[in-house]
Amino acid sequence: MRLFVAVTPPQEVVDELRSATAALRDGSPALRWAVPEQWHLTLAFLGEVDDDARQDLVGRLARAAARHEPLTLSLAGAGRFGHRVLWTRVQGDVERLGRLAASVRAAARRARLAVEDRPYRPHLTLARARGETDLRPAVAALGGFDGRAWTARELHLVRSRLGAGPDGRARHELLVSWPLGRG
Ligand code: 2AM
Repeated sequence: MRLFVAVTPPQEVVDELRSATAALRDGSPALRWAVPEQWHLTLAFLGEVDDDARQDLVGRLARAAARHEPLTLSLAGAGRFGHRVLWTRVQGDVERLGRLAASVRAAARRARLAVEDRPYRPHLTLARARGETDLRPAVAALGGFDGRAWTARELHLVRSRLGAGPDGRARHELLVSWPLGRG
């Protein structure tokens, strides 16, 4: 199954971001917006993982989660990856978030999964362009967004079922969640 590891914002943060992006979402048909219920911060994308590797991975991720304390995070402004991906920035304990992402990726490698080794860029993907699109107006429109802080207390292993979500998108299912730190 297709898996990734993520941290998710709580409902009130999703609601706040939903309001902040509402006008833009209605006015940007060239963008394919992520479903707010599925908004997440990807720490590692794992692709297809078989049952044996998944069992190994689950034990390793549990240990990785326990080694990292909860994080204070917030979302603000926007940015883009080229002409393709529109995101909102992650602020707060981003250095520790980066260390958590590094632990997650190391756990995946030890479970013999191929993980890309591009540097981790903390972000929450809002939308993907349907083709080459100028994302600068959308980035500018969200420039003033300054979301409330929240405490990320859990790490999630998420299954992505391509085409099974609304409108032909992927559907995300939380498979396993672990508390960060030792509670
Ligand atoms: P991102 O939107 O936070 O960048 C599930 O597919 C998640 O995995 C996506 O939301 C995406 O996170 C991330 N991801 C990273 N690399 C990917 C890839 N090659 N294919 C699909 N998803 C990828």
